Amino acid sequence: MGGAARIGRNPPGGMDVELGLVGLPRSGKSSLLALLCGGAPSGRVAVAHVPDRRLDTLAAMLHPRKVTPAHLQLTELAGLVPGRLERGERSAFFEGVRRTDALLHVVRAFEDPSLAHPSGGVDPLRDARSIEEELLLADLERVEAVAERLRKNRTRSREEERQLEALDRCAQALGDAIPVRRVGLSADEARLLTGFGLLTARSALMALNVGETELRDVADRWPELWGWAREAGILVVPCSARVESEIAGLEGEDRTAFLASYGLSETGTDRLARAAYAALGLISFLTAGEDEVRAWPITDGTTARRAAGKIHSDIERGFIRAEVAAFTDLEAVGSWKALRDRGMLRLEGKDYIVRDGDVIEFRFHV
Ligand SMILES: Nc1nc2c(ncn2[C@@H]2O[C@H](COP(=O)(O)OP(=O)(O)O)[C@@H](O)[C@H]2O)c(=O)[nH]1
Ligand SMILES: [Mg+2]
Repeated sequence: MGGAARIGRNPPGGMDVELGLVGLPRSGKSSLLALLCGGAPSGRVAVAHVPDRRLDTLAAMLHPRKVTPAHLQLTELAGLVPGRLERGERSAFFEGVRRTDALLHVVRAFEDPSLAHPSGGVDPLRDARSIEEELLLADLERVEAVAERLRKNRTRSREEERQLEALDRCAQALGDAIPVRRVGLSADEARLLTGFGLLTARSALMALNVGETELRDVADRWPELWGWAREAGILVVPCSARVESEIAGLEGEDRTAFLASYGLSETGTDRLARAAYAALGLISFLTAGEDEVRAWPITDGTTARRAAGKIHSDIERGFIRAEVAAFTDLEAVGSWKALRDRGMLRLEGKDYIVRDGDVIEFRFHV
């Protein structure tokens, strides 16, 4: 997705990031929501675990009472039929999108003669594009309105001057159907635009809900869709809600064998959850105690002290140092004690930038 800066809410410690499911009616949003949360969601909101093989390894090593994976909050937004929305419905829909941190486009690619498609035949590119166009249009309207207001203000501050420049760049891109996430804003420009809640600035990925028979050759089908998504900066994850619900009823070796029969090593929903986590710019550090083994979500670039605050504000406040080991080292050596004995534990200070897969024990005073 390029190295461009992302704009969005930066959740403070403890708060869950939220992924919004958007798509046409009957594209499979509710089905995927239920599958991602591993059960029946209560309404349109659910929590999905982010699968992490490293937690299983640590659990086998430590036999903790509890294993807690990272999670994402999911919200299903109302089905959108492009071009057929009343004014009030449109703004309600966009307000819903604005409350999320990233978007999961659910796009129907499965054929089912018994299930009418709201726009006629099945055409995933048309559907994906039409939803994105609604978002582009909403952003263009907003960017132009804000720029207009700033332009009228004769006593603009230096900051507002720079906001206006960034907004003009966005307006030009949006007019050419380029989403803000592809404008290549600097981190500073992104910061200046944070408050405007631009929809196409959010990270986006697509769950391409394919039919059972298409899961095998999904890479060769819909080449235009893949090309379009790449241009738009949208990662495509093929996933069959039908097949996933069959998998959900299986366990252990049955599940592995079933997946293998489709040429897969993991479920589509597992891949989706991990892709969404990455798209949100999240990484995990791990804690490994006798009591609990846990993955903690942080944004890439978080310092050791801020990371400590994820666990408890007391640990952040009383931070002394972090004892850190890479998960791979811990796995290789077999125990924390062995790491210590071999001098493989690193002592890091408050400004250390935590990496994905760091196993950390914080030292702090209260
Ligand atoms: N054949 C088939 N039907 C599906 C698939 N995914 C969802 N459906 C059906 O499509 C209908 C609408 O699905 P739903 O998840 O409620 O869509 P939503 O309106 O986007 O929330 C339901 O009857 C689902 O059983 C699929 O992969 N294959
Ligand atoms: Mg639904």
